[in-house]
Amino acid sequence: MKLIGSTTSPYVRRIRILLDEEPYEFVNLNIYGEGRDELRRNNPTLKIPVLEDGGQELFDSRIIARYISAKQGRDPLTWDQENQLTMIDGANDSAVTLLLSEKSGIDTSQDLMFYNLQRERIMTTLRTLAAMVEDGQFEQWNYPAICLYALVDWLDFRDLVDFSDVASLLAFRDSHREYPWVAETDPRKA
Ligand SMILES: N[C@@H](CCC(=O)N[C@@H](CS)C(=O)NCC(=O)O)C(=O)O
Repeated sequence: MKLIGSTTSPYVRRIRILLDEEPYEFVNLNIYGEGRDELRRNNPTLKIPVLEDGGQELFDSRIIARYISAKQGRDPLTWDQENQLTMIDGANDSAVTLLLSEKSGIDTSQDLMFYNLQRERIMTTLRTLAAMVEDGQFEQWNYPAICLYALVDWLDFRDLVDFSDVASLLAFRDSHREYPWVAETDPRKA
């Protein structure tokens, strides 16, 4: 099994944590630099993660997680967990858009419709996720909890969000720092 990704991507980190003790090769690419040709050869959508296993290629963390979970004999996600993932991905995708815009020299704090929509989506999803954390809905260390951890820690690492309204998310992150593969996959170690 081969996982193509990077050490900073929150989408790759969730898969690395889910893979746990599975033996696999990790290909760490700089997808915006010298690793881009390899990315082009492996995924026409030009995104990471990509998983290869016995001739089967898989794009997108959601599909990769389904594949790994099935191999590990885990139960499929419930519809409510699927909704949690959609919220986590909604916030994560908007935050990636903000980061790439900033890297392109755009001031995303401007009062522009596109950036207002991204910031609004990030905060509405984070507020809902924070309420779910407070309600005990992320107490089990399962795939949605792993994805939430990777999102919150990455938003903090990239300094993309003011957490004062959603402090329970940082408390959730802080209480899971000792879980398996969390420290090893810290993006700050990249
Ligand atoms: N829906 C995808 C999103 C993956 C994604 O956006 N990955 C980022 C890295 S954090 C990426 O490859 N971005 C490249 C780009 O947007 O050009 C998944 O869940 O795998």
